[in-house]
Amino acid sequence: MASSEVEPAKTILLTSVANTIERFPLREGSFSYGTAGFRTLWERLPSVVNRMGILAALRSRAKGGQGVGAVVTASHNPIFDNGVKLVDPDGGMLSPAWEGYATRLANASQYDVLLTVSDIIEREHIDLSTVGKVFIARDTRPSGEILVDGLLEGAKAVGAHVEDLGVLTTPQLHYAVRYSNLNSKSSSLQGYMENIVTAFRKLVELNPKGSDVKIDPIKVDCANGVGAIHLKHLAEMLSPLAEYRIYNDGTEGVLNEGCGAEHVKSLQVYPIGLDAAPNEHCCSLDGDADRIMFFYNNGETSGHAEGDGFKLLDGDRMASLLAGFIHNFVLEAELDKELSMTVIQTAYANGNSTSYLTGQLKLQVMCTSTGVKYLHAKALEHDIGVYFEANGHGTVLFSDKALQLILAGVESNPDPDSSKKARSFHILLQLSDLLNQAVGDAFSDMLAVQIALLYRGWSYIDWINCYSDLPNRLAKVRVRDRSIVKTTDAERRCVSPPGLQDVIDRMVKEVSKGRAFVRPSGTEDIVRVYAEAETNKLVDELSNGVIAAVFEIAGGVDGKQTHKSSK
Ligand code: NG1
Ligand code: ZN
Repeated sequence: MASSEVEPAKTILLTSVANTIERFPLREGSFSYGTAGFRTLWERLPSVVNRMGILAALRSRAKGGQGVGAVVTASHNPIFDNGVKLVDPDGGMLSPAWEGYATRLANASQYDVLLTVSDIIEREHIDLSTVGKVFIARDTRPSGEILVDGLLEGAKAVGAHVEDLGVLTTPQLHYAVRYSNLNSKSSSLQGYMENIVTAFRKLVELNPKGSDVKIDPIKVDCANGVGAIHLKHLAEMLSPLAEYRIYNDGTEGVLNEGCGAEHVKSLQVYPIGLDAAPNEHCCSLDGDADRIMFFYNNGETSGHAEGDGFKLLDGDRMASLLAGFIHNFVLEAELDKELSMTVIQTAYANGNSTSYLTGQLKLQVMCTSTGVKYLHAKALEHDIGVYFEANGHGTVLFSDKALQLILAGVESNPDPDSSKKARSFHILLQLSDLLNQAVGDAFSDMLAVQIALLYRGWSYIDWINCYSDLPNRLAKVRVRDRSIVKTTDAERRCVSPPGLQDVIDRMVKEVSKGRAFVRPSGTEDIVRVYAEAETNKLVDELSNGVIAAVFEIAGGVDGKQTHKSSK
């Protein structure tokens, strides 16, 4: 665009921005774009969501008009919360540099919005002759529809072409954005469904035991969320090969109330309405279906009625199952010398899962800060990056180099039955299709786990027997100012307030298999305290000791345990 045309174009754009933000006035500030975007009571959000529409369109124009996503969801939060998160053109989380713009825009006065938009255009050298493209989706929250209106208006005000994809799971939106820019797969919802269904079917056919196999039916708690809508469709497509019995489908219960992945993980109890007979395979999705937890009833009574016999298989278990499973085919395809494979965890990964991955499976393990964006970024540095948070977010990424080698292997060995090596190439190719390459996805993770168990001939009991979790405790402590708590070494060590880490070190040293750390939450105004140790008694002592130290040294106001997992 000629420079003389730039100013009029910018003036038109700023006028259009001024008009839209006037319709969605900022009532109060103090928003921060965290690991989950913005998330709070929905009534606080209309101005924020409208401004995120503006930012999404700017991001798209800054990326030469590539598609960008915006999803309205508050995941596992209560029904009256909502949130908004932007998706970059590769289908991943918004680039950290732009998170700063998001926070600035969300808190800006009407006038400062115009200054900020103008500043973004300058700094990011946005060519105002490009046309932006924004994909929008939302979960099932009643407030979603109202909020999407503001999002849509904001994006249109900045000249973006907007495609409202309606009610989708968060991973479906990430997928749509990624493949709208890659053109290698159909980015439509139908394309997403057909992709995973085809990969799952082919993986069943490639199963060395033959395709005439029985896949264990699975009971799926959908948290009364968006997962139910799309799982019904997926289940129809996969019937009668696999059977999904859907619970908490939203027709009666309330979103995330007494159900969902967060509920079963933190309370270690069954979701409401799902009756798990001994050893039946069950799982729980969260409200936007980007997380999954597996569980079963081992038939034992514990005296704790709600959680009698309850056994949880969390993100650490998925990491160990899928990493071991995939690594086996990497070895059989003789790709281990050429491809780097790494498992990425956070400090919340149970110590025994890490020992199992490194000791038994001989895999490289790395630790990053909490939050999917950090794990995803680290996974991208490797040819095969297996990443999972203990709470069930995660997937397996395959680099371009890995995909090229796998494809070349398939092309030179078109018959999977010709050798074990040939079959491995075919299996790896299908796994790379099944596992969502944009973001962790409850559906593709569920299907991948089913495939891994099928190939191994394992039940959940065999899976859980790989290792036993160290007893652990997770607590939250509200402090006067959580910004004083600063960490290093992937959040495993505390560098501020002074003296806190020394006290933690002294306590940890006293305890067999002890480990503890303290970090400020990125999503709540609290500090989280994690502890694990060899026995329940030791972990209680350690956890209580560290909580007391946080109260004393970091100015604790109140605290409570949020998660307890005992032997
Ligand atoms: P914070 O609040 O920063 O601990 C929580 C989860 C993360 C992740 C984000 C949402 C724990 C201990 N933390 O983060 O794993 O799910 O929410 O992106 O579960
Ligand atoms: Zn979620």
